Amino acid sequence: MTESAAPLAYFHTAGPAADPITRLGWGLGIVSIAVVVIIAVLLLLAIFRKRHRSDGASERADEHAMAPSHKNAGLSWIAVGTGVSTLVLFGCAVWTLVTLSTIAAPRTAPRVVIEVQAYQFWWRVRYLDVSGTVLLTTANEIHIPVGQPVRFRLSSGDVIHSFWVPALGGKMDAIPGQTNVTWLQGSQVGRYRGQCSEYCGLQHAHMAFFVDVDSAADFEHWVDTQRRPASLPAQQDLAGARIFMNSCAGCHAVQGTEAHGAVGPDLTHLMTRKTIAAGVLPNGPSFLKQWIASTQTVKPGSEMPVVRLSASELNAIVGYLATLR
Ligand code: HEC
Ligand SMILES: [Cu+2]
Repeated sequence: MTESAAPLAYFHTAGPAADPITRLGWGLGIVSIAVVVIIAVLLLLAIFRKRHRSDGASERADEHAMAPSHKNAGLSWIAVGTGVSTLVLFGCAVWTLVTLSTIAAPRTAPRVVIEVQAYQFWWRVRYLDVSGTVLLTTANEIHIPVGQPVRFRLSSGDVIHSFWVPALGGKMDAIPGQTNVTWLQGSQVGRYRGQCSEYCGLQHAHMAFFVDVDSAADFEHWVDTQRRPASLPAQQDLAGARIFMNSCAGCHAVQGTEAHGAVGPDLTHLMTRKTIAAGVLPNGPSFLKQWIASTQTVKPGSEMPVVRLSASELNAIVGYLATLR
């Protein structure tokens, strides 16, 4: 089972932007079930009572028995029923509003700011400093420090997508020409799956991403690694690097080289990612070969074309990609 096949966690949330939603979801669910059960029981009681009474009584007496009157307390049933429903519904509305305002903004201002641009069918991820300068660029796998709110600035490079990590927070649309701002926070170290949740085309279902909640030290180490340019290829990888520059660099960037393409994911530290193609395949030399040789079979409709390469060219390119750590 690849990680992308792991289920999205709806019931086990792990952060202050998600936990209140889970509690509200359970609460409203339980209230709704209670309402259905109570009404069903009352309805059954009423049916049962009517059958019982009509045994001996005349039809006319029966009609009168149905009408509410002060004498048989029918009116107070209506008053009690309406009163209780109003109170419960009012309580639910207040709880919903309180939840919305709790998750609207984090308690402390986020220090980590991440810009996510959605594309058919992957996510470009950029970390910004306070002045808005890009610190590093990656794709599909987002690292955040545990216990800290993180600001997300969402936009789209083509159609409307939606950014959703159920275990960490509610969803937010990524819309072309507009920046939507949200936040997430992870309270437990771990890997949480996200998913595009607005139908965006053929491979919409294969537009996953991951949020890795790291310890503070791991996060800092990760940021340091990602900010470094790619190391120069060794002698045996020079041929692969050259083929890459000719066939792939128009769409892919590798920092520190002449590859500056911006159509596809930045590959500078490709090998630090656990999956490729937005969670479609695990990462590793054999999967990279499979992806490059048969992109349109692995992910039909993907924006990456099949690039014609001989077997030795493919081996050389994958040899070079494997050095991008
Ligand atoms: C026309 C532009 C284009 C060309 C040319 C191209 N790619 Fe891509 N590539 C993309 C796009 C777009 C994606 C994202 C596809 C997706 O996940 O839906 C991608 C994804 C990838 C990925 C997965 C990255 C990740 O982190 O998920 C790898 C690896 C890759 N390409 C390698 C290559 C190699 C090697 C070549 C040259 C043989 C190449 N690409 C040529 C556009 C291109
Ligand atoms: Cu989508």
